[in-house]
Amino acid sequence: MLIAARGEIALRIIRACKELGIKTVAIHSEADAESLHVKLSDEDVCIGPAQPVESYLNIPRIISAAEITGSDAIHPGYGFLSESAEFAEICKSCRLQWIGPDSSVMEKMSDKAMARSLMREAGIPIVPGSEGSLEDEEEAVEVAREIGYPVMLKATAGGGGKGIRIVRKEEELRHLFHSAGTEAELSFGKRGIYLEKYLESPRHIEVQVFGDHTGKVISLGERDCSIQRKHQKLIEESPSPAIDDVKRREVLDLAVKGASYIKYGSLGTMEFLLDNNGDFYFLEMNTRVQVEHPVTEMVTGYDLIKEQIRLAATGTSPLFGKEITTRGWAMECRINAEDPSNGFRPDPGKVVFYHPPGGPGVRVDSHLYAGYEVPPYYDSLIAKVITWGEDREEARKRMVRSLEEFVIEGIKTTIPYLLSIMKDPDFMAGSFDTSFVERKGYV
Ligand code: MV4
Repeated sequence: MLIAARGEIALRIIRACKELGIKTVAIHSEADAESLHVKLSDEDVCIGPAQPVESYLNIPRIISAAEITGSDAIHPGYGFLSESAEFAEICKSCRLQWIGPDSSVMEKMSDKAMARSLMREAGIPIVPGSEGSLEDEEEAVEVAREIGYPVMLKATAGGGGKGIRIVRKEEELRHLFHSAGTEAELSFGKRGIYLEKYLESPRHIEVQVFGDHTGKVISLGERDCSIQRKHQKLIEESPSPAIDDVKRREVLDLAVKGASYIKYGSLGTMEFLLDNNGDFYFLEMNTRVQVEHPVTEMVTGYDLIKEQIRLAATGTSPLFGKEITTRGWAMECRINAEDPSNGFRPDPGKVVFYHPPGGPGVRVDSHLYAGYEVPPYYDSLIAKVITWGEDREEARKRMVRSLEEFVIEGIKTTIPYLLSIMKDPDFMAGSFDTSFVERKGYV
């Protein structure tokens, strides 16, 4: 299996392959020659210079690496080409087993306006808004009048917060409609914009789903990802402290119903917003494994990447025959090589000393090691600490202990920042929504 990813997720996939007896091929840029995923794979191919367009985003070079190594399958991880239907289609045409959903399903769900329409057809509640993408600013004005301000403009090819604008009154709409369209054109090559009623301070709750491509879909619990900074998730946890078992059943069933309607296959995540009235609304679907998947692994006890690979190899997984139950509480902190006392500017460089935390209920997913040079070219995520406890307080206490134990010298990291959130009274009480970071000044 060729892993078309880098960093901690590439390592994660290699670990799953080793346990399945699958040989691995790592691809890397020149800047990643000393990266841990290259050291732990069975084979490795340097596919180009540091710039992603010359390496991790370069489909011909990745396919060539698969050809010369005689790879049978490709795992895209997350980021880069992991949601590229084109890449999935090319892998299929080159008889490389894609570890992920069918390209046709990826295509549909990558257009966020189409995803909304499909989920509405499936009977899943969506945020009131436009039917598909907006023709022009006049339609935007008309739809906004119907649903009332504030509204949110979103790029159909966007997702994860890119290309969105909050519009609080009609006078702003025309200008923001054009600026959002231009940003979408520049960022995604597509101007498409759709419009939704802006829900004030919702909670961001997502459901891990696993489908077998025939319409059979199971859910593996929910994750609360409301603690975000500039649309980057910082802390995720499962279960969500915001819902009880009745609401949990409701959102898990919505996710299964929606994923089943599109005959989803492989791992996927259905994102919902929970508003102040306690209503769920479908937001978007991620057709890849997510950074925060370990939170679900800790409360279910299953290795999701191994099950995803088993499904791709055999067409099924033992999970489909099981009653999925969860136990205890799990929390994840994403650690970035950024300087929180200097506007979170990236702080790449050599890791001079590295000592990860351990002990009961602690997992560290990281590609760091003493002497490793964190490159400046890629996402600043360098480690994830995931803790498990019988209840939320034990998971939180273990996270505080772990972050305090974690030693990374040579570069600045967001560990102190994450510790301050972990010790925040509202966070400790589980009472937070997506406005937490802004409202409490963790900016
Ligand atoms: C929203 C929303 C409220 N109303 N959509 C979209 C991308 C994802 N990262 C979060 N998104 C949101 N979409 C409607 N109609 C609130 C969020 C949202 C959010 C928005 C602004 C700042 C931080 C946020 C954190 C989580 C969710």
